[in-house]
Amino acid sequence: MLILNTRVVSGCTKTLVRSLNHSSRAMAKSKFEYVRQFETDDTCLRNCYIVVRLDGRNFHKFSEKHNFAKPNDNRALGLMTRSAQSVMEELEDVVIAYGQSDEFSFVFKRTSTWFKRRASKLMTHVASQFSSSYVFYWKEYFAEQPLLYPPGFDGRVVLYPSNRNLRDYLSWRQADCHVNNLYNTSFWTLIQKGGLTTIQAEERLKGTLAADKNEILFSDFDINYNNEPTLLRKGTTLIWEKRDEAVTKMVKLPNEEEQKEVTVTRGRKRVCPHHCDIIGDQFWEEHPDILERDDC
Ligand SMILES: Nc1nc2c(ncn2[C@@H]2O[C@H](COP(=O)(O)OP(=O)(O)OP(=O)(O)O)[C@@H](O)[C@H]2O)c(=O)[nH]1
Ligand SMILES: [Mg+2]
Repeated sequence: MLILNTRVVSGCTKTLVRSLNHSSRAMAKSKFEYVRQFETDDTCLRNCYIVVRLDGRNFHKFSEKHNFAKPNDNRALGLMTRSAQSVMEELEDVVIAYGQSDEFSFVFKRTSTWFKRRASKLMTHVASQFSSSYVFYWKEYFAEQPLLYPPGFDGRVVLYPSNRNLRDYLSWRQADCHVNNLYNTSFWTLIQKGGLTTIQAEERLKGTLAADKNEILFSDFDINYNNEPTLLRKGTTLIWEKRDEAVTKMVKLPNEEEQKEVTVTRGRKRVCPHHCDIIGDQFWEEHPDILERDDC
């Protein structure tokens, strides 16, 4: 018998066979092996950016139960960003991520071959790494507020074949951030500062355009929406950046007996947050390495 080792991974038995010839390998297959043929091929099309978007499950209730500040809770936004950072650091090939509210989008580089570009593998790794990080880092952000039940995140995969399509996707998410945040800021200001009920605030905002909401905030509450924090108006964009870091190490100098502690500066790639406009060209011109050429 040439079967040397059997291990169980993710609930399915994987048999490791060393140096089996073809006929004995055929014999080693069980009659159940055919069920593999039911698995669908979910390889993502080559040359496309692979976007995985996660979204908090029923966060309307989750935010209420955990006393999130209204309309924006900086602890919650910080924890989302920390979890997204963990995804970028632990998984491969994510070149940019964008998040707002209870959602985060992760963009895999278009030439990525990670997990043979299998959509289910990529999506589940992103979702599980993000969810476990959200729970793992909870206490760092919500010191006094206990986590009352396990949060969940749904995920989807979308492919974008061109740089224009990818940029439009990210612009869409940032425009959504703007629309929601302007509405939520106006809505909660009317309630918290204006003393309106939720129904009255809803009525007041019915049919209003962006300019009307800006005017309500400015005229009635002396709030210039453009001065609200960029974190809330623009969301969070995470990218890899090279930063100089001071590292101390022990070195033995020529003509000296003992080792000496020396501080050297090293360029290291880190995931860095930005809260800026990503709809216009400026961000992309300042970070030309994020996108790959369209003619790959
Ligand atoms: N108070 C507060 N609520 C937030 C914050 N961020 C997200 N939320 C809540 O999370 C919801 C996110 O919207 P959705 O994703 O559309 O709604 P959901 O309840 O998560 O529903 P599904 O995603 O369909 O499961 C918002 O409507 C808010 O109720 C925050 O910083 N403060
Ligand atoms: Mg949600």
